[in-house]
Amino acid sequence: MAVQIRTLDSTHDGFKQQLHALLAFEAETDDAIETAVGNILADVKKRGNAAVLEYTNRFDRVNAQDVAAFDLPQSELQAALSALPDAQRQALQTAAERIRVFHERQKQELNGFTYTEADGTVLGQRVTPLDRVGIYVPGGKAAYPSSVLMNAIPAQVAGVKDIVMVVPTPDGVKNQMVLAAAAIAGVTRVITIGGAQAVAALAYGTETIPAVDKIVGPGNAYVAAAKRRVFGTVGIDMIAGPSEILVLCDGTTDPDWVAMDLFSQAEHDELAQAILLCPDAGYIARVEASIHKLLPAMPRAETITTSLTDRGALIKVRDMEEACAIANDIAAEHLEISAENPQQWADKIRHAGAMFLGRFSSESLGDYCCGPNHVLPTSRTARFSSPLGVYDFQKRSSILHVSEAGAQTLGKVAAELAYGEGLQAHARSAELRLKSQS
Ligand code: HSO
Ligand code: ZN
Repeated sequence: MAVQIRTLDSTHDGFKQQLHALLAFEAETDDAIETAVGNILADVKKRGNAAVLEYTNRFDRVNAQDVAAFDLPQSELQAALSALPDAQRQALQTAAERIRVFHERQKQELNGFTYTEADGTVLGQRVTPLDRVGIYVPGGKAAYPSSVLMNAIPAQVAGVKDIVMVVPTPDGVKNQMVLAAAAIAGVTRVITIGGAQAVAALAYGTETIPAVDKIVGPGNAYVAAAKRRVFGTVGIDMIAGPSEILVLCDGTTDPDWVAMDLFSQAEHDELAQAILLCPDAGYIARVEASIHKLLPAMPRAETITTSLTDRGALIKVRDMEEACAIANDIAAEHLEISAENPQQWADKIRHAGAMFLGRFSSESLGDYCCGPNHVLPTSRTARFSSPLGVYDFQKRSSILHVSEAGAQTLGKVAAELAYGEGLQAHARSAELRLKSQS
């Protein structure tokens, strides 16, 4: 199948509708999946390890006698790390170090505060890490070691003591680079289970698997459904949609570079979305020629072709100003500003998961090793949400230390409002602390 990437023009009638039809993505909700997941969750909640063992043996085609067999000793993680080819081990370590440096900086920004009022009352906010988090790592083709680093390192920097990673090993096959990444990132326990049964085990706990406080990490439709359902019992991260890249280009970058950047997200998934915005029609034609030239040599040509054909677009815009406005509307997960003076355009962007400025900042560098997190809001959710970060593994508690003098003034205010709400005990509780009790 030849790639057929659509070209759109922002000056044409109906452009806005065309664009929004292209952006529309709804994770399919499937009744059969919902029912199956509901049953698995209830079963693991009731029968604990016995259910986890049965489901894992069945779905992952393994034959363990006891869930203890799914626990990998730290020595196996270290062995996986030592056995990696030197270049691969060093690359993982460099990436991990840079991700850590970035997230350490993020942590400094997140300390609590207190302030003292004239009468001695102290008010403030204390930040504490979660005690225990679960990281879901998919098996199969989306088992990314880089995602292990991106999920586990911010948790560790936040101060989470216990990081439990679950990863299915269909047919018992372990991904050595994933285990090595877990060793580098300081994951405390790796359990080779997956699917809804792993989400259930993490959320409810079993005889031997402790319940966590939050579950993060991507997964298939079953995992996503299970995470949605356990939300409330535990925290969850966002439910990630397919990867997206939006390239905003002034026509001065080598078209091969732009074509390959579009491929880099299209190769993740048939549903991934790659879009170019450019004011120069001649340049768009050159990018299209590059796409046709470069695609046949890509090992994932089929996935790229489907993604570009079904969800990709090359869009001619009036000027870079308009490109920025459209980029804000798209609110892409990744936005590359491949232009001569990227900062002037970046200043106009309000909605994007991550912005890659200038032609040397390919998204792939950010996916692996620049330092900022690659877990980003997709499907236009960058309008209201943020990259995964240290803050996702922390929570805040308010601090209220009222002085005796403070209780006099605040007590009257509180009592007044409490009577207004018809809550006597609240009012009396405040009034008992007044020196001249009414
Ligand atoms: N681009 C993906 C992350 C990733 N890329 C992992 C390569 N490996 C997130 O949208
Ligand atoms: Zn990627």
